Amino acid sequence: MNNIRRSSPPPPTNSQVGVGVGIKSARSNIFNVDGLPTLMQQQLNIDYSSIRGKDVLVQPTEAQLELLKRRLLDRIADSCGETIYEIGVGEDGSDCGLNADQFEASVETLRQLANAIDADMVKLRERPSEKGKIGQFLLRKHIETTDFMEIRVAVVGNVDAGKSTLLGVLTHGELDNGRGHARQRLFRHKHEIESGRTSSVGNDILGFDGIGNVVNKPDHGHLDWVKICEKSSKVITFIDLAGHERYLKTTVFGMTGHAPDFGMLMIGANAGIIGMTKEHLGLALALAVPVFVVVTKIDMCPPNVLQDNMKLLFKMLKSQGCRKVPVVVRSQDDVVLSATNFVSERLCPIFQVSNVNGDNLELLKMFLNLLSTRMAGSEHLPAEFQIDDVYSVPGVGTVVSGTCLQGTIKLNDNLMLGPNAVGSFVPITIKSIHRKRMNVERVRCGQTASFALKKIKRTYLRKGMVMVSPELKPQACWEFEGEILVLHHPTTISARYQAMVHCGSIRQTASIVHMSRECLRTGDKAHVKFRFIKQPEYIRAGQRLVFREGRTKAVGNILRPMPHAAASPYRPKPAKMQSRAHNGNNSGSNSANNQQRHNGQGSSSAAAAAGSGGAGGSKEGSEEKQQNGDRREGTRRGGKRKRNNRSGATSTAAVSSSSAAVASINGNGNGVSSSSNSNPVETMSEPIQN
Ligand SMILES: Nc1nc2c(ncn2[C@@H]2O[C@H](COP(=O)(O)OP(=O)(O)OP(=O)(O)O)[C@@H](O)[C@H]2O)c(=O)[nH]1
Ligand SMILES: [Mg+2]
Repeated sequence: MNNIRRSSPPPPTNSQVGVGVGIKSARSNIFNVDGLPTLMQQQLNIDYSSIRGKDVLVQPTEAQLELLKRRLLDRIADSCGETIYEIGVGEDGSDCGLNADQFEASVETLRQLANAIDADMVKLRERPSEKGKIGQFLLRKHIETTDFMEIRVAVVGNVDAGKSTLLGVLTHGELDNGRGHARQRLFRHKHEIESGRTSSVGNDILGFDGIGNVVNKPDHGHLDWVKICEKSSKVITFIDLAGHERYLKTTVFGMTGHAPDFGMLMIGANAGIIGMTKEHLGLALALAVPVFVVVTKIDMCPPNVLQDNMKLLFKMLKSQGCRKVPVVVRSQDDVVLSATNFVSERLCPIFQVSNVNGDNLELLKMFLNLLSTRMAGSEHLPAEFQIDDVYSVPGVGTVVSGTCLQGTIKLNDNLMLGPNAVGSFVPITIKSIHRKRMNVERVRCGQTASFALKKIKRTYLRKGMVMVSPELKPQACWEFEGEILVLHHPTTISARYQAMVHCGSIRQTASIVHMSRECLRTGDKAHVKFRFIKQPEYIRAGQRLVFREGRTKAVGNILRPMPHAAASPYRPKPAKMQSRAHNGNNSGSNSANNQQRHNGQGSSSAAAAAGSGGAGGSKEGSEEKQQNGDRREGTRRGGKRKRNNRSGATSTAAVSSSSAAVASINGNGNGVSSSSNSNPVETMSEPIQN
């Protein structure tokens, strides 16, 4: 029996059998297959050698059928509900192919097995080999109508690349007119409809049934999410992000706070790699989100321009900073190959589509149908839910939405919500749960959901808060230690430097309290102690973080949350940007001048590898002004209100990342555990208002 689901794992030995294959053995706990944990325990001692031959399905014995069934269930659990089975290939990979009769008999056996384990089966591809035929089949387990597999895809790319349009076309099944018709349904705000420009984090869903058919059926242009979810075995949630540089902060939030499984980088065929394309790719690399590329507008692009832009795209993806293996997907075979190898993170499938005439959209849909969640975690751990949005719904009250990062949350569960401005958590009870607007009774790790909260004012809540199991004894931190790699900085970073920390759905300015080096330049790596400037946050060791001001600056990991740091706000005078010849004398005008002189001259190979692009980040500054009224905590001097948390000018050079360097940070981030759970939970002194 050969199962090729996700990546190309070596044939399992007896001792490996049942532990799971590919990169996500941890997934085995995520999908709820009845009796599976016991089954997996048993499998550790099971001898699978009798079902390894390529012809095992031709005429299996009862005992072999039983083993095959167990093995399939294991693989399905490992991939959270589905697996791809390859007929005609033995587990040692040699001597492939079956004659026509054997192949037919094997398909029939597999069909019986699928029925026995209550799964749908669909052929993905069939191909000839030296000794006959080989076929790949998708087996997807039936689940209750209120349940579905969930994959989140963040859609990034430069402004006007066609992101919202593609999502409109995919989810509403109607082609675009080339003048913005299809994107209208994706917009959340009036100004977006008027300008055609996405400025917020949009959401839309695409449902697939057990055999991979799209279930979206718009009714007069309106999609009923509940119906889609009821009919779907797998739901792709698209996170539509803004391409304009002005909204970069929101786009970074979409990438960090909405926990995407994959990134879809959109590029206009005629425009090529311009504007924020590299910035967004660098962000996905920094956050270790696997990326596939969709080149749009091939209907209106002359072939020579397309060819030139594809060359540049290949060059960028293969560069030192990315180290991807680009593959243009032109056929169903390519789709199956790239989808099954995609989680390796090295592979970067590229689709060339038109939203106007529909070219290659079927291939893209087939690929989306074969994606599987990357979210590791366990539904048996204490629950942890990160809040990425807060609403007030008339007649319902305050509603929070977000992602369940671990554990399971059920109706009537008691959780701790916080931290509030003083770092406290308050007990709350879950009264109702919605997944994609559908009423459900529980939500598991890796899934997004919304909760209606009773007796809590909307003003008490904010993005970045969490709801966690009381078992975790949550504590908020003013300070934490992290390891960062500076992807780009025009001059140097030193202690007291302030910038925005993005970590999960947390978005707050933090100040560097201490660094393992005196100053940091582009490409440098250091241990850094940070302190949030406004309020304490709930963070965990191992979380990825982006530390940025203007364009992306530094990425890293949280090594050690420090819940016992003093609660009194530490408000250091922020450091100005240092000149490259750092002499400790930070005269404001000098440093500004120096900074201008040094703009864009980063010398590190890490930054150089990733290239450059685009204009300066001054608009970003204005966006932060708009979005961070809460940061205005300057003192009045001479009658003027002066902001004290800006750290200098914004960068002008492009940022991108060295995945090798990012990977090395990843490696070092492990093993430092948080000591944050020793103290009892503080509860809020004031009662919550109605
Ligand atoms: N001819 C043609 N036009 C397209 C195609 N895809 C998108 N467009 C047009 O390109 C324009 C921009 O599309 P959008 O979907 O708004 O681009 P976007 O990437 O969402 O832009 P932002 O939200 O501002 O970042 C619209 O007028 C679309 O009609 C395509 O495949 N072919
Ligand atoms: Mg858009």
